[in-house]
Amino acid sequence: MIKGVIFDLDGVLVATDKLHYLAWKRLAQELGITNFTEQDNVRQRGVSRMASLQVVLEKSNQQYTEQEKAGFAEKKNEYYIESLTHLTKEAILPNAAETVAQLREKKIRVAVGSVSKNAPIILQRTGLYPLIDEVSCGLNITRSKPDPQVFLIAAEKLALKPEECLVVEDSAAGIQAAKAAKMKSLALGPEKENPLADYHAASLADPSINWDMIFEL
Ligand code: B16
Ligand code: MG
Repeated sequence: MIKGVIFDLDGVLVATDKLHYLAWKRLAQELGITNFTEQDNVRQRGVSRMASLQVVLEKSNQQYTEQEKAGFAEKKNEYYIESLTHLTKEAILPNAAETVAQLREKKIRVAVGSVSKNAPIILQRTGLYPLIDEVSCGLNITRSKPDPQVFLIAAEKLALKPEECLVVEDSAAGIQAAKAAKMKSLALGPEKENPLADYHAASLADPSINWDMIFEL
């Protein structure tokens, strides 16, 4: 029986994916990479900052040291954090806050499971923090999705067993991570047809999501 829901952040609760894209694009241009596109950015969803940098550097024929790469990732993060200063509740995706509130009314425990180290800032700036019971994020983990660590820590914080949790995700890496954690998953957006997921919908505003059926109430 599902007693808790673990929401991915970027692309599920908030629209920060575009801000990640713009920050990576700015870095790419500085490195002389002019053909970094939104299509490339889709592959950066849900994966770590360093794995995301690799997607950018695939477009370069230059070789960089690990130290240089760490510097590039740091620079992108500065650009991203700069853009987060303008973040408000307008960035919350349609029906996301309402869904979280409704689940809590049903006594379902709610967590965020995000590999982003910026998750606390995002939750604060959008005003979502008080709606969430627990946060498991990039600051708590040593391994990124598709590793299940971020979701297992979220379950532990919620004091629930993995099989009592449902993960809501918009990335292939996140859905794989949910499976590896032995949790059920609801796939949204670009991954809405992902066959590894148990439930599928366009977004949290999709009226076809049958929460009562999911919770077997
Ligand atoms: P940061 P999620 C992920 O967030 C993003 O989807 C991914 O594009 C990003 O590389 C990753 O966070 C790390 O973020 O650089 O802010 O620590 O989808 O797991 O909420
Ligand atoms: Mg995501």
